[in-house]
Amino acid sequence: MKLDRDTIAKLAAHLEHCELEARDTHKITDDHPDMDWDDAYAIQDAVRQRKIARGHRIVGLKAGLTSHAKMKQMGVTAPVFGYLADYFTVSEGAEVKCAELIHPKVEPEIVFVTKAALTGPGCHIGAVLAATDFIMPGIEVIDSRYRDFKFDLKSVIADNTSASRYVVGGRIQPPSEVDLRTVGVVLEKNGVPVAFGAGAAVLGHPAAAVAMLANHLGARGQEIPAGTLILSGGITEAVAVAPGDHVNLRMQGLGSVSLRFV
Ligand code: OOG
Ligand code: MG
Repeated sequence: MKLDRDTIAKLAAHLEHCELEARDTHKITDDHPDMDWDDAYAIQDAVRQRKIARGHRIVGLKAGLTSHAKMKQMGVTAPVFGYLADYFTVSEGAEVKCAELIHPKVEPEIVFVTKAALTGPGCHIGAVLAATDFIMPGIEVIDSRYRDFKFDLKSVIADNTSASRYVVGGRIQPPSEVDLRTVGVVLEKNGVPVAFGAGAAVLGHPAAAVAMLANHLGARGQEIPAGTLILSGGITEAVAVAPGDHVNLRMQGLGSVSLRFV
């Protein structure tokens, strides 16, 4: 750790204010160029504690930057991990208020729900599939608090990996019913297909993203508990949205899920 506790608390407050007030900021590594990975996750954890202290619940976890399309779009090279708070949840077909967000984008994701705990190090795809209760389609709405969506890995980790809203829905299936590598996704905006992909875009197999998350937590003495909802990461590039847009995700054999932006 390079940052002291006061600095971590101050940066967490700053990033959370930006989130709650929908205003952007320059990236925090501009002022703290030698902060390390532990500092970045400590800031993310401090933001999480602020939410819990206000009575919010953590309702899921996420992996991000798990596909080459996303890494290329954002100019970074490694996956990152974050969490979902209760108020990020949007019901199927419901409205997302753009006024509450800075510059939202949507991305198609395969969502896992676990029925057994997953523990690292050494967690692998087989362990993830054995511990998965079901999978379903989800759309993540990301909204980096950084100006023009430009960041480096440490800044985006501190900013809870741009997490802001998500919707899950469609049809649920046990993982044995779906080939998670070849499952196809089509993301439509206002009825027009705008992004396409297959599950293998995420680290060769989306369960690998969940295994990485378990190993990441294992290195910190934590695990993925049973009953956890996990976004495994955008399969395609993220697509910008604006008020009036309708977004629909079709996932092969898993139905569809949609959102409206107002
Ligand atoms: C970081 C979050 C990426 C994903 O699924 O790749 C992410 C960002 O691109 O702002 O959630
Ligand atoms: Mg995502």
